[in-house]
Amino acid sequence: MAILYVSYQEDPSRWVAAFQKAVPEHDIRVFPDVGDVEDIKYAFAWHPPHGQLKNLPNLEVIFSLGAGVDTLLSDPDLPDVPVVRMVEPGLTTGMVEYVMLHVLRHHRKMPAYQKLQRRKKWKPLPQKPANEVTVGILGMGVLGRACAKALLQIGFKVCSWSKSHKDMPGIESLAGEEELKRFLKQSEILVCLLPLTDETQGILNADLFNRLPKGACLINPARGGHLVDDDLLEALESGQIAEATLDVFHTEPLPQDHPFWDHPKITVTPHAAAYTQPETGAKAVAKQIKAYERGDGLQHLVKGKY
Ligand code: OXD
Repeated sequence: MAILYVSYQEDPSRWVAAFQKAVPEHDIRVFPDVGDVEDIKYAFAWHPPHGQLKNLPNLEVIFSLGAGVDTLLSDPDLPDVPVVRMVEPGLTTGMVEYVMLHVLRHHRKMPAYQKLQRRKKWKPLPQKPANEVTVGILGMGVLGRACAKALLQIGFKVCSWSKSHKDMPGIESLAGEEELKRFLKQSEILVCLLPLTDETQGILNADLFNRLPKGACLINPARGGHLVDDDLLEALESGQIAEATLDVFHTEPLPQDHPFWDHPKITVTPHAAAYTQPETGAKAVAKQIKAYERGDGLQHLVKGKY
C-alpha cells in the first residue's frame, strides 16, 4: 500500500526521503502522480485541491501536514475517514520560538525602541518585570500548552482560555463564555492559538478587544479567519490595542493593497511562525501508522472514531 503526499507549497524531496526512512514498507507517491489510485491507503496533505482525495477508493486516514486542519475540513467532498492533525516536536518548537520572540518583543518595547533609533533618540522607557505581566493564551492544545510552559519559565504570569478547563501547574485555566470575560480582563498580551471552527471564526473582534486591558498587544499565529480585520484597525487607532503581530490572514499571501502591510503598529510575517519538519514530521506519522496497523488507534484525531 502507499502514502500519497499532497502539497504544492513545499519541495516534496525532503518529505519523500524522510518517509522512505520512517516507513520503508510503504510506497510514497507525490500528487498528482498518484499511480494506481487503489494503492493509496494514507494521504499526507496540506491544502489539497478540493475533491481530489475522494478519488482514492482505499483511503483509510488523512494526515494533515500542518497543525491546522481547516483547509482539509473545508473540502465539501472530503472522504469520510479519520483526519489527524500534525503534532511533532519540530512544529511545536517553532511555535514556541515565535510566540516567545513576539511576546518578548512587545514586552520589551522593541517597536518603540526601533522608532527611537530611527530618530537617533536615546530614551530608556519604563519597563515592568515579566512577573507583573499576564500573557493570555487562547487555545490550550499541544501548541498552547508548550507556549504557556515556556512563558512561565521566564517568569510571565500566564492564563489560558479553552473549551474545557486544563490542569497545568502555575496557569489559571479558564473556559466557557462567562470565564472568557475574566480571561480577557487580565490578558495584557493576547496570543491566539485556537483552531479555526464555526465557533472561533471572527473571535478576535471589537467586543473581545474592548474587554482587554487598554493598550494590550495581540499575537495571532493561528488563522486569519479568527480576526475581524477592520475591528483590529479601529482598536489600533483608538489605542485599545497598542500593537499586533500577525502571521496569518484571510487571504494568503496578504494582498498588496491590504492596510496591514504598512501599518505602523502591525508586524506582518508570512504564515511562517512554525513549520512541520520533514524528519520529525514523517517519524510522527510513521508512529501513528504503525499504531493504527497494530489496531492501537490514532492520536490527535479531529474527525472519525478510530
Ligand atoms: C498550520 C501550520 O497549520 O503551519 O498553519 O502547521
